[in-house]
Amino acid sequence: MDIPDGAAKKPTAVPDAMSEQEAAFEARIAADGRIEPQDWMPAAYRKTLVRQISQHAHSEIVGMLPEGNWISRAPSLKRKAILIAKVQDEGGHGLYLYSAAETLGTGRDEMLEGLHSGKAKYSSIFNYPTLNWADVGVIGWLVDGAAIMNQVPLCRCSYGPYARAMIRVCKEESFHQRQGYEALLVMMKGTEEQKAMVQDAVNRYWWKCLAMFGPPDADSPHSAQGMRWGIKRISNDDLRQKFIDATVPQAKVLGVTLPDPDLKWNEARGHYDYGQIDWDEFWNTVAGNGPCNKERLATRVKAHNDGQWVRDAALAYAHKQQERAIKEAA
Ligand code: BYC
Repeated sequence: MDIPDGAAKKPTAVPDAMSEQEAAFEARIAADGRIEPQDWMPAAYRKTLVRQISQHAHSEIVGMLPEGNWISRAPSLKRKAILIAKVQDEGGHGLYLYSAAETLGTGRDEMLEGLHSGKAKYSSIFNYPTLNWADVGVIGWLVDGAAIMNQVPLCRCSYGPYARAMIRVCKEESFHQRQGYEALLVMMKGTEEQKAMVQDAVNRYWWKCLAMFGPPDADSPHSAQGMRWGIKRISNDDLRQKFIDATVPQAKVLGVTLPDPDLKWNEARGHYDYGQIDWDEFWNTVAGNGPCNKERLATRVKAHNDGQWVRDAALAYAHKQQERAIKEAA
């Protein structure tokens, strides 16, 4: 059928209105402004945020498990109290992040479904076992240390609720990092056996912490767009390098050796050179084949199911309150 010239060229109202919204979005991103939940945003921007926030929230929640194992075995009341507070903080971080995802239209039930079915990702580091008490200190020093390095730039993320959640998270992670480092300092002043425990924990965690920053920039499918949208501010490799540069002097003060024979200062680059991360192991763990993947997921699903009665009771209470408020208003 022939379409008359005029009709074919006539623009429809919808694409024009959309491009205006898109232009406003792009202008705000270019001006380094914040996007808020009520603002129009491209579907791909929303999807990327939900993907990253989901990975982040689940990391906080699953990340409670390896340290949680040590609450009943902490060596003193002081260490136990610190560890309970820290693990509780991680749960809180997960909740801020689930709330940030809710502002994008993705509900908590949907996200938890993704986690419990094994579809959603979380940081590969939490699929390794915590074998001795020094592991708890090393998680604070290195795992929380890497998380801070990654999360400080996220405080400037272009999406308002994610950026604001990160401000409080970073303050709490700072305490987590210091308590871990302090616990290790104490052990390094102890017996030869205690010192060996710290070194063993550092040996097992070092490379896995470097992988927390994600794959190399060249193999990172989401980095370029994430950076263009101002979601990510510093690339995976640059953050990894910043973490290594900051950690080497801390290791010296502590008196431990970082397990990398290639780790040396490069005067020309003004950074430490470092060896090869085992990316095959990383991708294998991300795919669900780490030493603790299945155990972590099963523990997490059980904890969720065990808590069902609390959620049911809270829901019933909220309904009762609502009914009372309606009666009073009538
Ligand atoms: N582990 O293109 P890329 C904490 C995935 S918990 C597993 O670079 P992006 C704590 C990535 O998701 C807080 N998967 O992606 C808690 C993507 O998969 P999909 C930890 C990883 O998003 C308790 C694919 O690989 N911090 O502090 O641009 C106790 C390609 O990657 C990992 C966060 O979660 C990984 N390590 O950048 C103690 C930070 N890395 O979606 C401490 C928040 C990458 O294509 N997240 N993948 O299937 C981020 O900053 C970014 O998502 C990443 C990755 C830098 C991790």
